[in-house]
Amino acid sequence: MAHDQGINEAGNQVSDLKQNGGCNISNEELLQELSDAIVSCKKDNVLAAVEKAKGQIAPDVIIENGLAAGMNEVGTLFERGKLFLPHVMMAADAMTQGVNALKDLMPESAAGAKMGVIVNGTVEGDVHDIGKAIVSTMLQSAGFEVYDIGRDVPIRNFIDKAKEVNANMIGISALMTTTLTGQKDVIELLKEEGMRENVKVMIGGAPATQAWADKIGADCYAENASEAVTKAKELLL
Ligand code: B12
Repeated sequence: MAHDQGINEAGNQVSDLKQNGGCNISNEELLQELSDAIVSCKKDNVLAAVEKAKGQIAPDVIIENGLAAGMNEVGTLFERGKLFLPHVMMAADAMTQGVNALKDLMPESAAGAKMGVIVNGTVEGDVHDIGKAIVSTMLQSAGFEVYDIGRDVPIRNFIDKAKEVNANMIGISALMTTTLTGQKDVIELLKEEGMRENVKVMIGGAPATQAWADKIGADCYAENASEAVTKAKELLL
C-alpha cells in the first residue's frame, strides 16, 4: 500500500542520516526528508527531520518548502485514494507538531503594534487551520501583532475581534470551495458595519485566487505564508 511505502521511505531516510552522522547533507535532501516525513504520517519522523534541518535551514523555509510541500503531497495522495482520512489527520497532527518545534526559532518582534494589527482566522464551516496557523506565525515573526481567532469562526467574530483590537487588517482562510463564500461574507459585514475603509482584507487558502479576491473586493490574495508577509507589509507599512 502506498501509505506503508511512504512510512518506509521516510524511515529509511532517517536512518541514512544517522549513518552518515548528518554531515554533508544538502538543503535539498533535508527538505525532501521533511516532505517524506510528513507523507509517512509519523510524528516521530517529522520531529526527527525538523531537528536535523533546523541547524542548517531557516525555519520559514523548513515550513514552506519542507513540511508544507509534504502536506501538499498528502493532499494529492488523498485525492488519488492512496491515503485515507485517518492518514491525513495523522499527517496534519505531525505537521502541527513540526511547526510548533520551530516556533522558538521565530522570535516575536517587539515592533508589533507599530507594524500593524492583524486578525486571522479560518471561516465558519471549515476546520482546516494548518496553513492559516503558519500564516499567523510568519506574520507574527515578521513583526505584526497577530490575533489568531482559530478555525470554523463565525463571520461576526471576525468583525467583533477586529473592533476589539482595533485591527488594521483581517486575514481570512478557506480551504474548501464550499466555504470560500465566507470570505465574501466577512467583507460584506465589514461594509455594513462601516469599517471597510479602515480595515484591509487579505484572503488565502488553496481554492482562493487573485481573480476571486478581485471579485469579492479583497485588498489582496496571497498564495503562501511568505507572500502573505510581503503583501501585508505592502498594504500596512
Ligand atoms: C490536512 C487536511 C485535512 C485535515 C485538516 C487538519 C487541520 N487541522 O487543518 C482534516 C483531516 C481534519 C481534514 C478534514 C476535512 N477535509 Co481536508 N484536507 C486536508 C489537506 C490534505 C491538506 C490541507 C493542508 O493543511 N495543506 C497544507 C497547508 C500548509 O497548506 P494550505 O492550507 O493551503 O495553506 C497555505 C496557503 O493556502 C496559504 N494560506 C492558507 N490560509 C491562508 C490565509 C491567509 C489570510 C493567507 C494570506 C494565506 C493563506 O498559506 C498557507 C501556507 O503556505 C487538503 C488537500 C489540499 N490539497 O489542500 C484537504 C482538503 C482541503 N480537504 C477536503 C475535505 C473535503 C475535507 C473534509 C470534508 C473531509 C472529507 N470528507 O474528506 C473535512 C472538512 C471538514 C470541515 N468542515 O472543514 C477537500 C476540500 C474539497 C473542496 N470542497 O474544496 C480537500 C481539498 C481534499 C480533497 N481533494 O478532497 N482535512
